[in-house]
Amino acid sequence: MDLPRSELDAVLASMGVKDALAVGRYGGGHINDTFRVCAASGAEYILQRVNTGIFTDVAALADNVRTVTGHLKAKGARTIDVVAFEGPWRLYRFISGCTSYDVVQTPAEAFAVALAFAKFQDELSDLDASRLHEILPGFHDTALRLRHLDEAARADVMGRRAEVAAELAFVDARRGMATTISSMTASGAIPLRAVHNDAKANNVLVPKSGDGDGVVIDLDSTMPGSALCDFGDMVRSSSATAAEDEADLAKVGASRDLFEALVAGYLEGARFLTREECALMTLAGRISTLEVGMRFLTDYLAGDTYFKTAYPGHNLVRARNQFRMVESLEAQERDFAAIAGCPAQPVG
Ligand code: ADP
Ligand code: GN1
Ligand code: MG
Repeated sequence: MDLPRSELDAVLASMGVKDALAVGRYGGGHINDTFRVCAASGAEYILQRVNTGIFTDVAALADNVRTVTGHLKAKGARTIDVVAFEGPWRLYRFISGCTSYDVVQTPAEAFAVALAFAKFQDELSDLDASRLHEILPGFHDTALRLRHLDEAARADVMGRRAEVAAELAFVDARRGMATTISSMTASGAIPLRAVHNDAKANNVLVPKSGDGDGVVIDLDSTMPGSALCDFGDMVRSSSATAAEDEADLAKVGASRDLFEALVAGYLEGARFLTREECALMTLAGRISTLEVGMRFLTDYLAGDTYFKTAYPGHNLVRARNQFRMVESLEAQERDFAAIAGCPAQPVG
């Protein structure tokens, strides 16, 4: 249901914007309600209502965003400009002259996305990660994600379990590999860093002029985690030949050219990576893609309560799409490992 303009105007006025001309829904995020605001003064803003069902502690969330943007600004990096936080609402200055990709089309675009996230991680590498609240506990804990899927399948509140038997079997066959990176992060074998945790292509605003780096946005899940979860999500979102909700699975897969450009862009900026991290780059892509597929499947089983959906069955389409993408990454494991300069990881 859409919010009445009067409510949006009242929120804007309380944040100091009393001359809003146009306020319209904006962007393709799955979580928050986002509006673009054009004011009579010529100023433009992004107004967002945070999804408090997911982000239950909005004060801690605002604190994290301020810590991250403050750190980036102090280093001269371009980032979100916060105007105000007020309960679940927040106002950012609109970052203009940029574009973002729901589907990355060219290697140059993939390179730009990966370089932006790598530089973001690099700029944050001297931020004490413990200053950030763990805003979404267990966000990339794949064992926990598997448990959530199992619980949703067991409860089967929508009576959809039989319909997704093949998808559940797909996940079952990959349980071993799924938890590798999260358990290595928990044991300290892979370093905990301040990372983005939602490194999908459309969370980077790339200057249309081609000058300067992409600006990383959507800082809501920036918190301690593994750099590999970010790289994995880049592979998931930015090497894909189709949107994550493309229903025609014949169109879905990982592109070798896009993957190659992603690796080049990421390694150009992420010079801090350890040898152990580099060795797991291909596995990270498969795990992140499986994890998001599992989350879509869990949400489908649980009645579509987490991700915004546009039609019945949307989450199932997304899950099947992500699992097709996992198969494509598995089929190209040896080739992609050679590109990334890491050992090929066992498939299955
Ligand atoms: P969600 O968590 O729902 O994905 P985002 O923070 O990613 O929310 O915002 C949704 C979309 O709004 C983004 O994909 C982007 O297109 C746009 N957006 C967000 N912040 C800004 C900004 N400061 N300037 C310009 N566009 C923005
Ligand atoms: C959500 O917020 P958005 O649309 O950028 C989700 C990510 C998923 C992604 C899948 C807080 O990202 O974890 O990978 O959808 N964000 C949250 O597209 O759950
Ligand atoms: Mg987003």
